[in-house]
Amino acid sequence: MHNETNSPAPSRRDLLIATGALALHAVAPITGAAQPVVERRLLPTPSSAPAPKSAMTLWYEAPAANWNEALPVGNGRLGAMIFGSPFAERIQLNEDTLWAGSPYDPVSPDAADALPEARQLVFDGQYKAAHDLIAKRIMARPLRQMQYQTLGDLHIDHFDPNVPLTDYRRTLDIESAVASVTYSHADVTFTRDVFASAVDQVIVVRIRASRPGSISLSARLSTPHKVSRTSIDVSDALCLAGMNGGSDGIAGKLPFEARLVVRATGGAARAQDDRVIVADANEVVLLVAMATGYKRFDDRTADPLAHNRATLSAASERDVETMLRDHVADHRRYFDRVSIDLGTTDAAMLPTDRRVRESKTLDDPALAALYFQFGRYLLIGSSRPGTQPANLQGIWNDSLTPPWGSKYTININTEMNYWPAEPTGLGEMVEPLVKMVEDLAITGARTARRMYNARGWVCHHNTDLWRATAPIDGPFWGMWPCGGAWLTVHLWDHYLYSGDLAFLRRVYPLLRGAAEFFLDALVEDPKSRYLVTNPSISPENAHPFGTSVCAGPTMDSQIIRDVFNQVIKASEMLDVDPDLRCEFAATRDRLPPNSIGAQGQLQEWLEDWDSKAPEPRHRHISHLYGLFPSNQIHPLTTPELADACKVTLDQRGDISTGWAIAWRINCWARLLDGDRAHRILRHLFEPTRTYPNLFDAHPPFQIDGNFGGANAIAEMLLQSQNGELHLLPSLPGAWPEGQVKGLRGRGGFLVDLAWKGGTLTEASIASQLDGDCRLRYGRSTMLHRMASGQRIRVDVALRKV
Ligand code: FUC
Repeated sequence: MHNETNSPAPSRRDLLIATGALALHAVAPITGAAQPVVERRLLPTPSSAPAPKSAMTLWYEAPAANWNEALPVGNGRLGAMIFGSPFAERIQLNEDTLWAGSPYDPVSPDAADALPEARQLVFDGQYKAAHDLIAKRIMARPLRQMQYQTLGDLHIDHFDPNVPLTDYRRTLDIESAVASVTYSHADVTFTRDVFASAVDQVIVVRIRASRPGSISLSARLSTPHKVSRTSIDVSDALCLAGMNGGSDGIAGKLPFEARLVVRATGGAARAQDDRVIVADANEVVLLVAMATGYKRFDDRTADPLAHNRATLSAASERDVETMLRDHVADHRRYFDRVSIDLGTTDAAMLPTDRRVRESKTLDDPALAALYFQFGRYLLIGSSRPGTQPANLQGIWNDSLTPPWGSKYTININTEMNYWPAEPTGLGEMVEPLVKMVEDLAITGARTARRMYNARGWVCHHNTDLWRATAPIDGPFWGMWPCGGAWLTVHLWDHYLYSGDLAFLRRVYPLLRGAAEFFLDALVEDPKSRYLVTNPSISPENAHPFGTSVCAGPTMDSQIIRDVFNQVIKASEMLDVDPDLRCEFAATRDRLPPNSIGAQGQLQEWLEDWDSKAPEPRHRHISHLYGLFPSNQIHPLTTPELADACKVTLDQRGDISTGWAIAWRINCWARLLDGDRAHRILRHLFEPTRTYPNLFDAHPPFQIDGNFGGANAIAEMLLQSQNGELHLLPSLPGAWPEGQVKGLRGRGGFLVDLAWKGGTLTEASIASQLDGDCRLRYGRSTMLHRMASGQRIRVDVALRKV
């Protein structure tokens, strides 16, 4: 058995504490759903216009043949997938509060009574009997949560498909967040631009033609939901109002509305029946507003019709040029914070789908840079202050019954969505997650009380729009009380990156509630005398005794240790709750330590069952939470445990689902093995794990791999978890020359790096807080005291010792 060092929980001023030798030199302060696609056969070959100039553009030579080829735009709340058909455009639409069902509380009324018996069975080694009892009496009612659902589609039909077209190109410029389709048809060049404006809260489609009077089309909205009303309002807007569906016995009671306005310049536009018809216009602008009755998890009384009316009447005051300019400026405000160059080869000239298709053999470092920035693009598009957090598909979903309900799976997936937020300069995008935790602290307090007779709050392995917190799906997957606790780690990390004390004060009750739950819910393991969770699981992995249900899996102790450590630190910073702080510390000290098993692996359970577990290559690597994203294990601080993590990673294998590959890459980056991380990163880009539109494939599409992959690239270039900024900790040989600007480190740092021949040539560090800055490059470390607003440059060639 090995005791690990508890992760340092730095305070505001001493986030970076120096202890190392000064081997770096010269610090100089300086200033400053599938559609039949008729077009394919009509496109002559080669048909497309030349490659776009910007490296930050996804581009294609043909319309999307299915949803995983369509291109996403989003403003955090509204999402659209653009297929790019010249004749029969389909733009699939989402609104982030359109989920099935209505407010509900799924806690089983039998749970509290059955809990003592379930615990005893687990401690007696009767795991299967415990599983069956939990299935019968403890699991949520209903057993499943509500699904995130599509709103429907915008259809735009034009032209005569019998006349061939040329010069087709479909693009998504992630720098400006505009998707475009261009082609020539009967000697006229058409351009269709689509964007999701956060400023104006509408999806905007702008259609232009090189010859006046050339645009004739018909536009309509459709939905798979129950439609209560299709109408045309006084301003000629097309209104589609309906009600969401029920699911698993929870009635659908959420009204929604989509509203379409079509503005034509020149020619004529008129609404007729269920569509708007435009004839011979010079330019056409379509605006789509969408809303639901959702106000909060327990309130669905908002008025979507009034919301859309107000949105469109405000937008009607604004011309499309202004809307576009404001949209691009708004997007770039976030996107431009980080730039990256990992080198480029001829592969970067190819259409994006070919780069993915041939990624196994192409030398294409620029694809990693594009993937990194695409991850940031997706976060800006699916999680903004005031919106719902990014779910399993971010915000993009064309189904009423998407895989896993496109919910919030919080035993890895939702957390992974937010991994890149802080390091890649998108800290604001964590706000929806913070809000969700605020909700869960309310619904989860009810669950803690009714299921466990415990203080604080709990959420198991999933939640949904209605913030359900009880265990779902079945004991094998759902009997896990640490999901909400894991989410709170993101709140603490937001503080570590920003040093924002007001934020810490706001979230402190959430951190405390998560910790208080475990004061009451942990029980003493009769054999070891450690305090453990029971019943629980090591997420979704079966142990050798016919189920996953167990007591005290390693991951739980690691998460709970972080939860106690962060609340202890926070209570010190805020000077509150001294007695409770002592209780937290005493309980923390009775958690089981990380252990190394007989095969030299990091042990997944309280006992060394690993070699007999039925799925040795299981996708989850839950016990490596302690290595990444946590920092309880690190090669520089706990080398034996770090070696044990390597053994586990080798046993589990490199290839898995998209998100599971992404987790492995982050782990290897933490283990300071850039080449191994890079090798696995290339698996993530293969067509089995990345769709033509660069969406991550579980398969099917699941957005966590996009975010986890983007973060892994950041982790290879900068880490900040040990009270120091570790520069190029895991730079792979495949990226010998490059630069990155704007990465963030804990302690309020902004970091720009450049390297050549695999060696760091320049580092520029800006500090947003007062305090010490400790830099590490290889084994060299250097300390510099920095004032808020100061920037330093390390400008002598640095040698890695
Ligand atoms: C977890 C994973 C699955 C999937 C689901 C949404 O349960 O084990 O692979 O990602 O979440």
